[in-house]
Amino acid sequence: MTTAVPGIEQRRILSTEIPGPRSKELHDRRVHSVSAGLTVGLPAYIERAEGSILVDVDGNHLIDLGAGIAVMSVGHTVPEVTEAVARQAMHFTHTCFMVTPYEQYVEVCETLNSITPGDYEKRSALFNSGAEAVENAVKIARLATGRQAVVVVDHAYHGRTNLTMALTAKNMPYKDRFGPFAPEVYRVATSYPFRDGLDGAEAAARTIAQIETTVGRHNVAALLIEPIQGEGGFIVPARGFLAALSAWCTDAGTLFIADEIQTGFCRTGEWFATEHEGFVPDLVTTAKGIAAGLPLAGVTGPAAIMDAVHEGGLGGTYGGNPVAAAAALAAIEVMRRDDLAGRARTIGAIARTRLDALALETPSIGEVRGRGAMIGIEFVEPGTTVPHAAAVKQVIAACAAQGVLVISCGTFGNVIRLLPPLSISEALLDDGLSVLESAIRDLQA
Ligand code: PLZ
Repeated sequence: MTTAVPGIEQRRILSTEIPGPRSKELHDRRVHSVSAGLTVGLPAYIERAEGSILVDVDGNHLIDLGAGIAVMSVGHTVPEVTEAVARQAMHFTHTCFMVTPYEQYVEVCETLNSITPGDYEKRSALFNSGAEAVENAVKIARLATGRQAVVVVDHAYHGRTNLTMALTAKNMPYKDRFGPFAPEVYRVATSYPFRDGLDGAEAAARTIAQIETTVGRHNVAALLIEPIQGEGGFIVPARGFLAALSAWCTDAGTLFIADEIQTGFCRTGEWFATEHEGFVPDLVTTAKGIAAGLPLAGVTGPAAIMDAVHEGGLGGTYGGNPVAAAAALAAIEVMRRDDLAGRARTIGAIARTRLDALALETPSIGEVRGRGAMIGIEFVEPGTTVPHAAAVKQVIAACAAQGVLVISCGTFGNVIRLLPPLSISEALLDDGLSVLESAIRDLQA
């Protein structure tokens, strides 16, 4: 079998303005056919992709520094994944695992059980999206503890379904006028060193005090938290914050759910971001990078917790679909073979060296932070900590015009996040960073 998309030159090429005429035509069709409720970052319509290059319908080659929001960690159209998907599609595409099972589902669960943190007997269950995984983790935690309250933190993002909207912090655009939201969700402070100035122990003490006084320790089924906050602004908590919360959870009989949907699968330089923090979460939710773009998500945890659920209590028509499962097995094998965790650390080192230097001479950069290939640049009004969202918009537009795709995040919309495919070549990374640097320098001009 041959590669589906052969030979895309791994180089930035500008053939037209971006978006070009063909993309503009498609955008016009979109406006008349797709709900206005979906926005688009860069309206260049993609026709093909390979590695870290997206080719649009006008023939522009864009450097992808967003990887479809941390999904394409292995790179686009990697032959091993493409072939696994094609092969599986020719064998069978669906039975529903609850009706008649298949090996690929079991093998993904075995793999998740072995690579997630924690050296004990585990079980997993598979779903379609990150939000669905989070919903199910909450269901499992409530059943296993016999408690109802779920504690989440400021700047959290966990999805767009009804329960996960309640778990997500930011109103606009995720929640506005979409309520009422699910009950028994409580929000407490997080650790955001750039803005709160607290060390890990201080931030944890504040968070724990809030939980104990406003919720009550015996009521909390789960504390749900992203080890590095994604949509909320690529916020790396102060060292010790997460471990202290985990210790509190153990003491309180509460489950610590690590939402590793954005941070997982080598993105931060380890298989999972909690591994940097010296503790083991109780439940882990995964999605995004797991299956190179096919919809798949998982919940993994100790056998005693995961098996506490009554027969038939978990499921769904498509969860763990065989094609998505085949893609996951191939993608995870590529991560292992090519040491993509190591690649993530190298990408982080290269990018941080350049961006840290740039920050020193750029008063509108408040902070550069992150781990591995999950890097955020927080913009502020020069000389203050006032969020500067306009700077982010300007830099992203300037990068797009030059064929470099970068995306933003942050409760205040003032963070640029870099999430390149972990397989990106150093030449493409350098070129992408050069374009980004000059766009940032132009802010001052
Ligand atoms: N948990 C930590 O990052 C998805 C959202 C994009 P789904 N983040 C991208 C958007 O604007 O909808 C995410 C996440 C974390 C859960 C989710 C939800 O994953 O697969 O989008 O449902």
